[in-house]
Amino acid sequence: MTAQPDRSTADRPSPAGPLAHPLARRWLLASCLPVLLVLGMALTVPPAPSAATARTPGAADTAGMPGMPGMAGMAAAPGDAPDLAAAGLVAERDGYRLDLAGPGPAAGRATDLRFTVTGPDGSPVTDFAVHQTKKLHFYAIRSDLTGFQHLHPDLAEDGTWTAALDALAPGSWRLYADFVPNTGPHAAELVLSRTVTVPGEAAPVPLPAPGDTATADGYTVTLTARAAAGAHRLTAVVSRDGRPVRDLQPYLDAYAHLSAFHEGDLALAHLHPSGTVGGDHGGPELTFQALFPEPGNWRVFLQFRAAGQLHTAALTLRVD
Ligand SMILES: [Cu+2]
Repeated sequence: MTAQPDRSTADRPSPAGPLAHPLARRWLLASCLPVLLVLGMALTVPPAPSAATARTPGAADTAGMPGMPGMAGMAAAPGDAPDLAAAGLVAERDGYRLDLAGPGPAAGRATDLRFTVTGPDGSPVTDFAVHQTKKLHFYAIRSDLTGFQHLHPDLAEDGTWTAALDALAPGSWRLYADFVPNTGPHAAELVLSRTVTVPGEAAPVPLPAPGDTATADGYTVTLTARAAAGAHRLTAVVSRDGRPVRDLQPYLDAYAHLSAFHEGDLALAHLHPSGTVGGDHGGPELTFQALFPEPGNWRVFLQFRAAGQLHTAALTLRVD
């Protein structure tokens, strides 16, 4: 992985807001409430796994069919289907719905992807709570867990979001919107997602073997995790040339951002940073509250900022 222009340069690191930690608690609490499953939606973007990417088909776009209204904090046992809604694998939940508002991404060139989140009344939501300094976090991942993009789209007054996606390689991609509605029946974090197919011949990349270290731009990240599904603490240590790094800069109200995607169904894991930020002296140790909704291989992306550059380190974590 390489350094990329820091998309967050324009993002003023906000003081540690009261949302960060209560949010995680709210999310867990809300997830314990019975989940209203809304079935049978018309889909604007059908799931269309291509033969080349059939190794890792995305989960169905339909709302959480097998989702047990249960505790998201309780991970699915091996062999059980995960709660699709809790894993971010539904396009609609509690009346909120993710739709593309234009053509899907084209192959081989950057795309301004337009989409909306509509609320229970059917109209686009325009009132979002800020969490981790943003009103909406957007992810794109290909079905083989390559091509990770994490963006912060712009919201127009009419509720249309525009995400400036870099070029996507051909294949099946899952697009996720992570947000907190400011009003309505679900005032907690929601992740909705859809599958799109980028035309062209897809060449799946084998998933790298599980390991606990990743490198990016000369930095080494070592991850310590209790490799079990469910909620637990996860620690990352950042070093460079064998020495601990202590000058990480705030990024999204933390010193690192973690996101993780599950091999096969592309479930999204919720990884919330612990601690507060204060100046450009983060590291070397970073802690997160992790919730892996199911066992298996997870591709973990750790993003951190140093000397004005955003770095992304990726590794495969085996969760039993
Ligand atoms: Cu984000």
